[in-house]
Amino acid sequence: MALPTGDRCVAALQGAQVLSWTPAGSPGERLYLSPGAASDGATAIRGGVPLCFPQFNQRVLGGRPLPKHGFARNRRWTPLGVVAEGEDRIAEFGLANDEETHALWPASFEARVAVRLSPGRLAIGFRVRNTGWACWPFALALHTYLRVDDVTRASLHGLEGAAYWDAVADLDRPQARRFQSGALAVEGETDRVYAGGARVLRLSEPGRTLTVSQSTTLPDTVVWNPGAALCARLADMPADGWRHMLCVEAACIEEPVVLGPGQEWQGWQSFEVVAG
Ligand code: TA6
Repeated sequence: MALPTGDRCVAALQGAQVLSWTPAGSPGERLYLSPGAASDGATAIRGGVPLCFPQFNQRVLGGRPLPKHGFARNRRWTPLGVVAEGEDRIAEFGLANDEETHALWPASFEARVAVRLSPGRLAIGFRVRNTGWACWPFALALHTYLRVDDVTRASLHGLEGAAYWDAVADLDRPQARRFQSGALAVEGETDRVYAGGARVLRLSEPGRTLTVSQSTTLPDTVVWNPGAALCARLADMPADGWRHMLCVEAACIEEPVVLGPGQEWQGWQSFEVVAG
């Protein structure tokens, strides 16, 4: 999808996953897509904006464990068309329960992803409706891989003072909390869940800055970088892949959402180029 201004984004039907975003007139690609990413139509694609739904990581919601990060990123979504709204373009994708999802998860649902491309801005909206007769819980993460030139020279602002769970240092202590002091800088493997409310974040690196926002319905922010050692063990990442990415994820995972029959829920994450 492209705008007359030259802004461009690309999405795959698998997972309704945005793979590339190049805003016009600013230096280069803003999303990281691993050159080793799977392209078989079913294996999770490493990069872009994978959707983790209806489970985050291996956090079981009750009932049976689902595949890691749920199944939405592995499924082919239905393209629902592209519409113009002013100078924006919006592409929509749909996914509903079927035999395959029911084999993993009993819920009846209808989900939509809307990718809105505007000059200098990209927004990804997710909405889901309970089309069945029972209540069910779900978790969601927009697991965005932002591209950076060199993550060791980048800093993420806006989480100062926030409490987080450190999934590397405190893996066996899920109740442990640390507090963010200053801007976040990546110094090795980083895997953190910041709870406590949606924030506006700023990813700065020499020569460019991006603002990252999320809806209040997504009160958690996950920040992930595998670091060199874990990256070397990821078959779908090149050895130096960790250096060129930082996942900044908008999520609701600490307190899963419970959706009653007929109820609908929505959440979004957006990215905006900071001029200058
Ligand atoms: O969001 C962070 C995380 O849950 C990490 O723990 C790490 O496993 C990452 O996601 C990637 O998961 P994946 O299944 O895509 O390799």
